[in-house]
Amino acid sequence: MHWHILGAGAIGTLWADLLMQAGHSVTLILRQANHSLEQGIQVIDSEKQHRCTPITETPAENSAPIHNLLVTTKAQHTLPALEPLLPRLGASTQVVLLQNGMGQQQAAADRLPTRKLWAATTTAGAWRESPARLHLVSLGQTQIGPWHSEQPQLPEGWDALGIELHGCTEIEQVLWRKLAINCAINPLTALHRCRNGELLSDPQRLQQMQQVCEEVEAVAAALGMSLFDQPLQQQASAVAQSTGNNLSSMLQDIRHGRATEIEQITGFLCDQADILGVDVPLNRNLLQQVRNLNSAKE
Ligand code: KPL
Repeated sequence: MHWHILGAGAIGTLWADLLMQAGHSVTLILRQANHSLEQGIQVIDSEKQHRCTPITETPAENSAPIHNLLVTTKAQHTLPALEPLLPRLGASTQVVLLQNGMGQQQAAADRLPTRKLWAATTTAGAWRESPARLHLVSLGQTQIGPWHSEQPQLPEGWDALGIELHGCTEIEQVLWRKLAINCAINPLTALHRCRNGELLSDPQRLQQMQQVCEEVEAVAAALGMSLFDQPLQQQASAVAQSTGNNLSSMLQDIRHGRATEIEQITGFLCDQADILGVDVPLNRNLLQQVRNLNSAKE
């Protein structure tokens, strides 16, 4: 099968490699042609190196049909990046959204009401040394599920990807769990400029994390959703501990002067809280503080 990938960051590049290893061909959709990719992408992990050779293109100048589309852009870029591609999607095109945050899946579903759409979340970790050199940290676990219930659990061609891939019937609930963890860790690490594990070693940060978690749980409860078997604070602490040395994606965005995904993480939570009439004062405060950081960069 032929896959187009929209969003050639670390996760998009990793999936290009995974799909190619599984026998698919891949086109990375880039804003600008990048000649360094013509020789292929080098993927480096602790044991081996291998190459794959995606074809590059710029969407504006190309009208070739897209049969299978994987979207790995930053959450806030989903609709602007997808919009110019809509005329290229056919009635049977498969679309997979593999991103952080929430809100963009529903927005994409509204723009693609009759398309086969999946949402996915992953704990895979990778970083790009350059557009053509990717370092694989971990393949992690990936959960995927259909946005419309009548579709199969996995997109066609994904059963042979060499990763731990779980098909789920309740993908929205899975996305909520990831969102809850991201609400607990990302804004606090971004504002305190600390590593994930440093949230746990400081009593004031830990107390903030506790309050964020209680507010998130109140929103989930108002939705009738159970998040984890244990309190969110315990679950989020376990993630902060196991990723203790890492910089959260939000802190990395701040450090690189990029816009963060705060609107699709804490912003989404606060919107849901508004609709449900739940008080989330600390999350609202963190949302505003991270927005201020973002606008200071612009
Ligand atoms: O997903 C993450 C991120 O950095 O975006 C973790 C490491 C789980 C922190 O929320």
